[in-house]
Amino acid sequence: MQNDSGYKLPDDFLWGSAVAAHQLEGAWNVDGKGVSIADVMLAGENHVARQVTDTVLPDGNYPNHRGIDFYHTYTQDFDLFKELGMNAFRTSIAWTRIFPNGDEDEPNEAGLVFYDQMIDSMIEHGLEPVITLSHFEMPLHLVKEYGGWRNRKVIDFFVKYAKTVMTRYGDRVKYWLTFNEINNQTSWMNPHHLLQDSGLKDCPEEQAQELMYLASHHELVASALVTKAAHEINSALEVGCMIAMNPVYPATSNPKDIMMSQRAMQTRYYWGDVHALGEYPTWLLKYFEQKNINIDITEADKKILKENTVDFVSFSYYMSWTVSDPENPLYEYDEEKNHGDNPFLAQSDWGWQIDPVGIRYAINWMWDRWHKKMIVVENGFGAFDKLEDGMIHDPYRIDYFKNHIKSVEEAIVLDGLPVFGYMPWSGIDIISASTGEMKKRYGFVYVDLDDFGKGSGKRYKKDSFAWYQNVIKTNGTEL
Ligand code: BGP
Repeated sequence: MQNDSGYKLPDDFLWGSAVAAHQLEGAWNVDGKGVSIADVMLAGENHVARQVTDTVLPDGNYPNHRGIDFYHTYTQDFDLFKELGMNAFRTSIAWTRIFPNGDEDEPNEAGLVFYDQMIDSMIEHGLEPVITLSHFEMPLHLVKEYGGWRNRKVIDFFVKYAKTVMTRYGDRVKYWLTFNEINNQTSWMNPHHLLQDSGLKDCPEEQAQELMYLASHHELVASALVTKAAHEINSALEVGCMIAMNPVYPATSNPKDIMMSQRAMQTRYYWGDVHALGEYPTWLLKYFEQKNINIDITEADKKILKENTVDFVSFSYYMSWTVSDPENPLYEYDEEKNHGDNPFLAQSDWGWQIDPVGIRYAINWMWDRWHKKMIVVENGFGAFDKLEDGMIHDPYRIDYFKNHIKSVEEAIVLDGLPVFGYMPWSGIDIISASTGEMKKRYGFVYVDLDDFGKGSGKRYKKDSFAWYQNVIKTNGTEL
């Protein structure tokens, strides 16, 4: 067979798709839900960052308020996923449905009931739930009153929220992810990331880097405490970190570029080191000293981190990057400044470089460093799709997936590495996280809504739907 990859994957391999609550649920203020960071972000567009408002404006254009109305449509959407043949589904719990302000004593029962029903429905549809606890949306109240993750108190609020949901759903949900793309904060000059990932608002530029490391430290301690709690609640639960994986290649064979790319990888992935190895890397502790960065890593913190490493590493992969900065004697990496185009790679309409080999490279790199089993929880192609006569022809998406899945299979079969699932972003079209657009589409299912929420909301199967259906049916043998 022409499309036969020739690779045989394990029978229990998880084939799914992945989304995040704030990008599709809508229903932003119903059943007692509080306001989250995502609820105060206006739409941006390609190369125009999303603006953050302080409170909800009456007529603001907040795409996350409506999402694709998944809050009310998930049963029908799961019917489509079942037809596709998926056996797993990743979504997040909106913290603000459970603790609307983040610091209440008691959880909001209506929010808990909503996820009870959604998780039951997933299981009825044959979908193994993979749940993210925090996907870019902490309660706005915690940002305003406590300063977000820069405040150690937020650790307790998060652990309480996590324990509440893991206790409630632990009989049905085995796989838990703590913080989505925790390392996206490396772009510490990018206020969008700082706010979404760590709730750092009003962050003076000269303090941004120190606050980023401080907030990250609190998240890392919280993540370890949640891992500990999960194992105490039910020893069968497994907790993973979630890393945004972009291999950073040297632009040339100039040793200075090689050194820079190594430092870029060390900088971007130290969060993985702490999660998987239980300690900060030596170079970074030295860097803190040199830069006078004081984040108060206590002896108790060190013990918690060391004793509660993650059970697995989950990661997103969209593209690789290329770095060159031979005039930077300290090799300080700044992802906003140091990147260049890779002449060997094509780009998406949003300038994301398409590099299927990079995902195999990344899986090998992570295994060599962290020695934890892995799962791909995001990979996909954002594109303009056209609905014509009820059909969407998306050969570019099929092409992207074909090459990336093949590369994941090579990592599993040829390199022998433990990757236990593949969950492309986003199964169904949803709101883009970085731009707030609807027109940047990732799904196998098209949703008839535009950037302003206009349209029928009707779902249509794209050509990639039948293609992915066959991939799953043949367990990745036919691509
Ligand atoms: C990741 C996020 C997702 C998602 C995806 C695609 O960074 O974890 O939430 O949206 O990227 O990005 P975008 O929606 O900006 O195209």
